[in-house]
Amino acid sequence: ADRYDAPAREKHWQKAWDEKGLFEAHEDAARPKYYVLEMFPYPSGRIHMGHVRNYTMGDVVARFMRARGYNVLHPMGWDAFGSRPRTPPSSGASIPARWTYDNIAAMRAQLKSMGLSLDWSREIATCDLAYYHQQQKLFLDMLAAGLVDRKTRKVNWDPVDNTVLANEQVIDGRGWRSGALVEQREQPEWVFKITDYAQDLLDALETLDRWPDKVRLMQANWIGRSEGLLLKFETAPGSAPQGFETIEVFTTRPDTLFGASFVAIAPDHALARAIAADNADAQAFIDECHRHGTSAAEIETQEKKGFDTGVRVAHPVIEGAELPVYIANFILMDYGTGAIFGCPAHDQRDLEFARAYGRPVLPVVLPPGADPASFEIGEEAYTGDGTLFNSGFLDGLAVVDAKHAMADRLEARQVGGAPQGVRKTQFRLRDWGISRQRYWGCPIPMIHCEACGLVPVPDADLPVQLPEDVTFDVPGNPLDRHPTWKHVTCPKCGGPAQRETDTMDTFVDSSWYFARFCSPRAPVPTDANAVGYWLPVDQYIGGVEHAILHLLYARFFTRAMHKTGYAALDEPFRGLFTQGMVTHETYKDEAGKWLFPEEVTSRGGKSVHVSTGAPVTVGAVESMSKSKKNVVDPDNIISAYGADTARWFMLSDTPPERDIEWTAGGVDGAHRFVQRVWRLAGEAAERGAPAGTACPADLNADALALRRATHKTIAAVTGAVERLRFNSAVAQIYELASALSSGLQTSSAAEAPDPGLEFAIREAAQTLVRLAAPMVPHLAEECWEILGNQGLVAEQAWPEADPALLAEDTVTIAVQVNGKRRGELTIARDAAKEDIEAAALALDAVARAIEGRDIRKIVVVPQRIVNVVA
Ligand code: ANZ
Ligand code: ZN
Repeated sequence: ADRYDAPAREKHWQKAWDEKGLFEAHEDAARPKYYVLEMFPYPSGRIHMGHVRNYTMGDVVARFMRARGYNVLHPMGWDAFGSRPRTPPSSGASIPARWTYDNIAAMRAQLKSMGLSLDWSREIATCDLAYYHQQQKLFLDMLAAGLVDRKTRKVNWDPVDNTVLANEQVIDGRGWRSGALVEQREQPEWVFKITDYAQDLLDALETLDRWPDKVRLMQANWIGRSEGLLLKFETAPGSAPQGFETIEVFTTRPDTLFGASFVAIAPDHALARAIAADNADAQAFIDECHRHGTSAAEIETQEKKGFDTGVRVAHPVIEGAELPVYIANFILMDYGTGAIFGCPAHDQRDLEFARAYGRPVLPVVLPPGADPASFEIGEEAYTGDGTLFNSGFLDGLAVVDAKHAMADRLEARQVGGAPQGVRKTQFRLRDWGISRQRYWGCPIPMIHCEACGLVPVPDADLPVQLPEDVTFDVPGNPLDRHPTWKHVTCPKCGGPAQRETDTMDTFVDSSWYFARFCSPRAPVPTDANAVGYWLPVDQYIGGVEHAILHLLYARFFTRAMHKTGYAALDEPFRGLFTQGMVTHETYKDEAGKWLFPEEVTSRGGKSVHVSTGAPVTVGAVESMSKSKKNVVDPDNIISAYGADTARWFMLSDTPPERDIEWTAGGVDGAHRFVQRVWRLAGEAAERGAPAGTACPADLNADALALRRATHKTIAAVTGAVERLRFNSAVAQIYELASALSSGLQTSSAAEAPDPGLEFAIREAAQTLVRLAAPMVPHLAEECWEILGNQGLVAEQAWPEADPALLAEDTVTIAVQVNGKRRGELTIARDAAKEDIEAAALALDAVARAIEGRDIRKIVVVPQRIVNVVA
């Protein structure tokens, strides 16, 4: 054959790997382990190009680490609970289960066609009874360990659909489906006490040095630690209802107290309720506030509105001054104390409010260089640093010092027998509410008994299984209206009782699956030995959209598993990589309707509709989405070109963290390379020395050059894959292919065969195949066979570069920190600046010398010296 029939041969090689069980992982204390994991998919029906990119990257790492002698765990499963199918089949028992398992079967077949080195024997779906059984066990152990709580929470209630709505489902105060006016309701729910770990989750971010900085920053912001002051304002006698002698606020800016011009409380603040009890206007204002969503984003952006309660408070440090108290729509009930003092000059929300309600705006922080006589606040509050003025005993102090001076003063003052101020660290992080009123989730194993209260389901009665005979014809929770499921006898008193009908948030399912993969069939949540051996995950790869919640919950769960004895570590993911998205051009026809890429072709340099020839408008390159139809089905690519072409494309050219644009031209290029490697292997098999031939003692310049190119490529590809620079590994492999190609030409043009060059050709071809194997594994097996080798490439060790052949191509550079020599570095002579920087920072001695300080800059004098300024 003169062409490689990839689709056909790929099946053959997949079978060969399967038959040898090569990717089944077994604990082996004698070998170093490596656990690589990609975020598991939701079984929506078909895999998309984003999956192809994500899983290809993980597979390269898995195959590379396996070749380097690690005992690799690379599992796959399904995040299978969650939203119901958009178009459910019209009838039948247990619709979601059937739909989900059908999708899993289809997607499993698709993933298998990609040739991923996965251990399928460990496959799990979170909707498997065996999985959620163990999740219920974890829940009960967490409950016993004090990590579960029951709290009431405000929810958006749709009185027509009888269901809780997420904030996004409330549009202009109405339910998105029913259009009914949404009510705010208090509803009890189960929560995990993630806030117990707020400080720890924040502190430990510093140890995650193989995580992207941006993800660590996003987590830190989400946890949101604020240092401030709890401060009590005394209400003017007779102005407030009984029991409200003080109003406590939380402030991070006690320095601005001399600029305070009002106090504001949340609509659900106890004082607001007390006032509304006999004030219809106040009640009407509170009701109006409730008609808007409860999301922080909505509260931030809506117009600032307030209701003057008539209550007055004494200014804590200005003798005789009083401030009015408003109920205001921008104060959140569940942060701080649900009350604030407003300083309009230095807070934008307060400024907007003050302008609307005619409150004074007195600046108290003077920006550096500003003139105190003329400094004024216009449309924007001044939130920067500066020196205090208009502020009595604080005048002249810098903001930081003024915060302390005011805090000290208020801590020393007494109000009703207690200090007026108390320093307080506050977190934005809330406890994790896990109750969902949905059928398709893990049942919460609790029982409500009128006599005994909340009773855990006894271990022996687990699992609490989802019933299959449920209906979805009316809104609400099918578990709740099932005729028998929730009716049980109380395990404590034997009386009639009811099951909890809430199920767990699907984020619970994905918070420990990586641990379950270590011992997927264990009759307990985790097997201590297996988890002790495999965890943490060494390299986790997935989308940045999970940078906050999923990763934070998984970090919390690992701590919870630690506390309940299921794991002996706190941080589940040592390395994290977030890959970019897959994008594609968008197309519209003359009527403005979206078109699929395969409906568009190019004729005479113009884009037209394939069948009608009508003109097509080519739109922006955007991330692939069904709604804009700019999607390419991986199946079509794999059946036309083979999986290796798709894999190679995904790794080429674009750095892995960036968005990659899928183009037909790029696919052709990738496929040409696959064919080229295959032809080169054939030629090398003919022209190269037989396998196992020793290297002749004397090599001519051509042979030596090819050998050098080979070994240089080994070093470069190894380094690139270690650092997940797949695109630079690909570029190096292209170069080696060119070097091999010219070696073959020289050889065929020579009058007499040269044993040295023949050896170099054999070596280059074998090496090319082994280096490319993690990326295009099927092609590598095919070429390995063509080259006359025994066994499979997947069983070969990773090639080692011969230092003697690298010598000329590497240089040793001194590495300094702040001008002081700390070590040296041997690196390719033509290494890129960023590679030199990365290698320098990776030196232990350098890390020690920097010791937590920020790196200000790195000066690289190529081939000579690196200086890190910290
Ligand atoms: C007075 C003040 C003056 C404030 C000033 C800021 C600037 P972070 O950093 O996010 O913790 N605040 C406190 N509780 C609130 C609530 N429940 N709803 C809305 N806002 C609330 O923010 C702390 C600041 O947010 C606090 O400091 C408080 O306003 C406001 F020039 O107090 B500040
Ligand atoms: Zn009971």
